[in-house]
Amino acid sequence: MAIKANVEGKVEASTKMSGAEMLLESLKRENVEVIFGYPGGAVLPIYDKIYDAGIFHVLTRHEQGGIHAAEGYARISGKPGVVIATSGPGATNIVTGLTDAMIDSLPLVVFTGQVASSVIGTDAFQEADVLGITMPITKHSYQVREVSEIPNIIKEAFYIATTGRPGPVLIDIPKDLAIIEGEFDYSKEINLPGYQPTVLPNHLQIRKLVEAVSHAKKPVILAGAGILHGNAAEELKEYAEQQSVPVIHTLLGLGGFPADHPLFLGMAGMHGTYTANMAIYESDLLISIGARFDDRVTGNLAHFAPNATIAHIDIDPAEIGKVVTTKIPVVGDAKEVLSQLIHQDGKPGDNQEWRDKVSGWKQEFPLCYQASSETLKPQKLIELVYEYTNGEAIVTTDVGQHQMWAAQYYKFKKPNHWVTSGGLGTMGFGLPASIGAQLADRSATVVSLVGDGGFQMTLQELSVIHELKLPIKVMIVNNQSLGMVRQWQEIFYEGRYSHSLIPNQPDFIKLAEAYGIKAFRAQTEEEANQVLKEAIEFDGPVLMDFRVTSDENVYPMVAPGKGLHEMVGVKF
Ligand SMILES: Cc1ncc(C[n+]2csc(CCOP(=O)(O)OP(=O)(O)O)c2C)c(N)n1
Repeated sequence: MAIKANVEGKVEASTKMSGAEMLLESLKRENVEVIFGYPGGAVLPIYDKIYDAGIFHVLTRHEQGGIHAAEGYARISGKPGVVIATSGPGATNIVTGLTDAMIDSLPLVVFTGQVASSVIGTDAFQEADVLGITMPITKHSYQVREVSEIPNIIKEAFYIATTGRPGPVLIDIPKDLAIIEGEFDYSKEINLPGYQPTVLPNHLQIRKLVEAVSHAKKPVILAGAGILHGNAAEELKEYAEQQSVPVIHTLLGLGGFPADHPLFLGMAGMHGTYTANMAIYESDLLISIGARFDDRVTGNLAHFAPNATIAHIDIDPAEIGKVVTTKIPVVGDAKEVLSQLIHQDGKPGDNQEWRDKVSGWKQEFPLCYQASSETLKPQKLIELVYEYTNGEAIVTTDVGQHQMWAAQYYKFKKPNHWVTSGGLGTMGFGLPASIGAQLADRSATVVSLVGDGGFQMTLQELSVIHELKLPIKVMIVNNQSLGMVRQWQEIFYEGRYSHSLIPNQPDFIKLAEAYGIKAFRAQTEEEANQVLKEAIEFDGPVLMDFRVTSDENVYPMVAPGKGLHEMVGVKF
């Protein structure tokens, strides 16, 4: 049966189809809008059906680009990103993206081609043990053994990827099973007795937390990406205001609470604000919501919130007690837990003195840097980007100094405007992620802030931006170095800059033009103003090479092994 007929007409509850047709029909049943993929031998039967299936497929120029684009799409749309890669090298090229999505809890459904069933295990051409390789970096994985299993496997994969703590699910399809026919049946109920995510919290734990808040003199909320995955930003605001509790974000949580809110204290951790880090250090009750106490957030654990009772709200029970001892564990969905907390009888604690204290810190110790209008300071650049985009852009980044400056100086006001690689810290993430983000929200202004190092890892995706005419504003924060490495070498390795300075660069303007993309360069504040004005107004993709000062460091900084209260570079 031709796939077109299946899609346009009514599909019978049980119909004969090839494995590849089943795959595409299942994706349609799951309302998939876009597939990010790259063809090859083992997935040729699938690509032959994609040819006229009427489903939007984006051919990224590298499988890593495809999976990061899918992550960007998932982060902004809230829907799972779908990826197809061929067997062997296609599959191994997505390993970084799977790890990234796993640690940052992004829902993906990833298909890999596999050699034919009859030669699995014989070191056949382009065979790789994809299930073995990806077992620890997927939430779940399948290898199809029977063609008729395909619909049910796909249905389960979407369910598992998006429920509980989201994550990537991989489906490995041997080539023969994409070709042979079987009965298509999408009507089976999902039945996974061993997988029952806890959404509703335990009432007793909720009461304990209500009690703790009413007695706390120095409470803080540490809000992570769970707020965004759980669509709980409104509830967080309502709860924080109701209980007058200051809010701190992790890197990945940014945007979950408005940065301009009087109760917001900034980002915590290695490059967090003085106020956020000191508030954690001095707090007597720390309520973590959808955050996992990454070491970049906690600093030296011996000094982490030493006087606080820790309450930990998380949908993943494995996170609770993993890093810090938790007195009040609450397993559940962030939105549900916060809604229940909002509706409890519990009077807010008497914490006015505490709020005055943290407000005082905010006034006294704002983020700061040494300004210089003759050059272009990277921090100033981010402030300008904020200004020219009215703080409304979706911002994607790579990893390094520019990522930290973006987190510090782009004051996210709303959820789902920040796409960054947090847990894995993947250079090369920003550019492809911006493609997925723009496809998820066609009307948004999407800014891709990338390092000159990270950009050179996935720049081939400029081709996709040009081909799809995506009006992404690519901004290279060009410090002619692997800036974050250079910073650590300056501070901890006596300035021995071993392989971190990269003045030998391509002409990024010509490079962009070779891809058919308009490009500008700026090296002073004045030039940056002109370039940003023109670029943001231009209705199409633009690449900007911002030559920022190359010896700038990200501050404040908590050195490795130090406690959050031992930040340096708080004031100049
Ligand atoms: C794939 C990958 N390789 C290496 C690193 C280690 N690393 C972290 S930050 C950094 C420097 C990044 O340089 P650049 O992209 O120019 O950004 P900058 O720090 O200068 O803003 C490196 C090499 C990494 N995070 N990811």
